[in-house]
Amino acid sequence: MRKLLLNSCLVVVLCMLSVEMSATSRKEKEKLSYLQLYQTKEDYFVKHLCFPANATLEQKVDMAARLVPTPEQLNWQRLELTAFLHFGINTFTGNEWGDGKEDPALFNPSELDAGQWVRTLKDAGFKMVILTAKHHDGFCLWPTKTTPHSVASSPWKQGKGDVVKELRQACDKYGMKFGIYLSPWDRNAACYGDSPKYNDFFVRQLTELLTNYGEIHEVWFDGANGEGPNGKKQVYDWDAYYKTIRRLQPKAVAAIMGDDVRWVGNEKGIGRETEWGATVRTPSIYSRSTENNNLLNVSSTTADLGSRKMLAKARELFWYPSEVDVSIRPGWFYHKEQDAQVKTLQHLMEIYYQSVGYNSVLLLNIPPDKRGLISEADAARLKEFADYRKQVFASDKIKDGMNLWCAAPQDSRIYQLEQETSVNVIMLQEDIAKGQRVEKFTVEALTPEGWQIVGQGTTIGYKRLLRIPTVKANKIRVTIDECRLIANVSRIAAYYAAPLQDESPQVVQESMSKDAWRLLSSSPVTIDLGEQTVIAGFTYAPAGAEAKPTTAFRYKFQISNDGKIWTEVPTNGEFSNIMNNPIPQTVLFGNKVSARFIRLDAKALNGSPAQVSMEELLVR
Ligand code: FUL
Repeated sequence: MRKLLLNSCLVVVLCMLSVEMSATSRKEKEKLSYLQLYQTKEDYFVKHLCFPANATLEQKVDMAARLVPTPEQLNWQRLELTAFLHFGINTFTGNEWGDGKEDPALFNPSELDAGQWVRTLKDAGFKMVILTAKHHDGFCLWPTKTTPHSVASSPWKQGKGDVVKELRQACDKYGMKFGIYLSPWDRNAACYGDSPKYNDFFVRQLTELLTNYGEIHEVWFDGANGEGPNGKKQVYDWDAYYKTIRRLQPKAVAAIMGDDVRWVGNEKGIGRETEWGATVRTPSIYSRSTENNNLLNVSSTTADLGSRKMLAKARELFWYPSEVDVSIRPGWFYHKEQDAQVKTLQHLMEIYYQSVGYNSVLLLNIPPDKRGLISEADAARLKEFADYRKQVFASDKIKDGMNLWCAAPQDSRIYQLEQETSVNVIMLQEDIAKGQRVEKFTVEALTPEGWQIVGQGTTIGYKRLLRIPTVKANKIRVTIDECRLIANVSRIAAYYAAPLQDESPQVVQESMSKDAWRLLSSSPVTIDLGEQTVIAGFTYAPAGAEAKPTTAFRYKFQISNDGKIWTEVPTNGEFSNIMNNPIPQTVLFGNKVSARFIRLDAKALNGSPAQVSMEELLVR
């Protein structure tokens, strides 16, 4: 897609130049030659471009600088803060992934109040909420015609309830945008794995959601699928899903397995310092994605998705900006036992700087509890988060930082601070409606000792929050060291953020001492506990909180009194979502058991034997 845009920035540059051209310094001549180049290149590529086969790197860089978002992608990026609501049958079973066999009778929130969700989030500065209308367990939060596995079969409101509708109405009431998460992986649908049949079923579900619930701004297709080697193989018809969205909700962005919004690559809230909206990564829904991405050796976790080095090898480029999804708690669904593990204010701010401050949109999950309310602990933390952000970002110390600055490489601009004042966060923004261009920048402060470099960065994009050591200054100088064509810097601001203490609650790991433990076998990991022990469950904490191809996914937990005769303890046998979110996995048995020996017989996601060490296990 191509479109022509009027280059308003050009006018500003011309004005600046007519004043400045009286002096004929080398720098100004260079600036003029950039301008002439720029003047002839007023074409923009919207969302996608293909490089000509024989394009030089210089030509590719020029084209990359003129790749711009669709209006929907731009509006989405400006939301900055969006909220995820993981709510469903798992809220009532305590699981992270349901297996689809749950009885709908379990779904019975006692005080569900979507108004409380939206008010809480709106007060905390969130601009959109995304609800898990259907998670992997297949239970639908709206009375769908496609399956009886929904709220219609639950006791909640005598089967007459509709969570999607209640949330829609609350969003309308409070002026909040609305998005839906619909899991393609469905562990309940009998037709899952019969590809054409399930694709039809899924399109019907999507059609219901996109037709009956007003304006939808984001559709979130999860890529997760834990079927494993003997599981059902469903070939998703992404094209049909995508066309359904475009037809019914043209203003919605399609996320993750969609091609408008890219998953940042982890569920920890960690963005990339160098984050390009214009990326070489081909979205997975395109059939050529495997070939293209293999050629460049890129995946969702690759650090560099847009540098000149990558452009040199790429055939195409996508405007595919990053979304950072992370939960305010260890799990995505509400679990009472995690009430003391709500992320601290300091942690949330760290996430904020590494998402919104790293040219991404933050999608923070706040899971409603069994009552159907955002819990008191989460609401209180959201308020602290909002109050702190307000305190920092309400007071910009720079007077004239909103004047558009069209900067050529090496250009500097001096910004006057209101008075000599302390600052430690610099905000930089590019007008990405004209593409993302800055590759390197430097920030200096004028102190009594003269100009001092206080920080440097790479990409800016829609927003970059650069944390610098606290400095007392009355002027800030920003230099665009490297950029593609002319950078359109739309705002520079400076703030002071008061230091935060880490008030993480001491999570007491109630577990028994491992002093007497003896490893009897490493595969499967078999342990002599040293004495007959009463245990209520166990924890598997992957080393370094990192997921590896050998991380345990499906397991059997066995106990023995003599090390010869083994009994399996009933569990759900799966460390759900461990590959994306490798936090400690605690499994509590319904009843306590007594054993001298324990064994975790586990398989990795690909079905091969997992590698679990004694250090990664605890009993409870
Ligand atoms: C993952 C899912 O498996 C999790 O349960 C959660 O929904 C998260 C947002 O995406 O891939």
